[in-house]
Amino acid sequence: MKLFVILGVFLMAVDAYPSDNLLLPDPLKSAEGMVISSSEQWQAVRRAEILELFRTHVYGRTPVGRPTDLRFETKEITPTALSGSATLKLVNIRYSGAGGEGMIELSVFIPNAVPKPVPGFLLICNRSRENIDHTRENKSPFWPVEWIIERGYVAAAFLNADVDPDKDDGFQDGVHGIFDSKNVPRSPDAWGTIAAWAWGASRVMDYLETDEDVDATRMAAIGHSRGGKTALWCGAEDQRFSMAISNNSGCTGAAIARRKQGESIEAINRRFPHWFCANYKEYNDKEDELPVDQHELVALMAPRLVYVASATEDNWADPMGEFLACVHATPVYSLFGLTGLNTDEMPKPEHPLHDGHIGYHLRTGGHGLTEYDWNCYMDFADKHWK
Ligand code: GTR
Repeated sequence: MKLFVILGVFLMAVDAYPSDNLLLPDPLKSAEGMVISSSEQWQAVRRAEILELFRTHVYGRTPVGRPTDLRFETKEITPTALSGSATLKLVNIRYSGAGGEGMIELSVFIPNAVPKPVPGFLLICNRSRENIDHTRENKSPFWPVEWIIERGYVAAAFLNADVDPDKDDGFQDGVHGIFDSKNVPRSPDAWGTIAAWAWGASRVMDYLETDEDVDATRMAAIGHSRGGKTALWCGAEDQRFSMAISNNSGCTGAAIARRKQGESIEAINRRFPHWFCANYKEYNDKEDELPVDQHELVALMAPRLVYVASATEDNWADPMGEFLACVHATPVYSLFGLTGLNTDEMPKPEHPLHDGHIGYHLRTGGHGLTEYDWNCYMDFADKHWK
């Protein structure tokens, strides 16, 4: 909501949020001060600048793309999974580097009753393996496969720990151990664990592009919390994903850092020193000095689809900060002639915003990925993909 305030002879538009009197980095002004006024300028100049800033100061630089020996081993195909409604494919994605070998175990359910290729959702699972149980003995709302299949979408998932275990071990294990050079000191912009997980999602995309049952041009990367931070960074780095979904991603996910609400940069770096690059620690308690803020991460998805979801009791993730990132990413969508968010008023709980290319909802309850959230994501996909 804009309030118009008459100040002397000036008419000023002031954002009427209690704590949105923030000076945010302007996504539409280049490093050299050029005003970005077209989608061409955004794509040619500004997008790359912002991406580089996030690499240098926040998530770190990923030293390797698709490994030359990347290979996909289909372990199992079950054409009659879920009582015949889906085909299940279990694929081992293998790669190696100077420091050894790695493998991602991917599960992909494809609905049988839907014309191929089928769009869908790749869950970056940051919880235990039971949450993405392909035998379906354990059924978790974290990955409601039956429901996703019923709604006609691909349900794919992998475990983040396959790519890099979530621990502060000096970057010895996982893909850091495989690909980082042992002979030179680690640089302050070397990739952290969130970037490693995002890299893993891109290797899954490498596979999905080869699967003729899957529409790889309409795949969403989805994650919860640290997985949501990963989904957004993955969508920024890998433009093959046509949607990124951030569920309760909070600090260094969708939430604006400069609001200093909920988890701070200092708190996240202290508790999870391995998630981001070493440079990010320079911004502990210095949010205002960061050359980017998280609305620009959301904006890196433009003109593709992006969805941010918050929960009313999840103050640690700063729901208002997550919403405002969408509001402040919207001008970048406008460059493409698209609506980002179609309002700048925080919606009430259970009143999702699905009309624009940026989706948002606020769910009643705490930190978590629930069936309500999934339903919203599929409603949004129905609206924009079908
Ligand atoms: C919390 C962390 C958050 C969020 C969350 C999660 O402890 O402070 O940034 O990532 O973990 O991933 O569940």
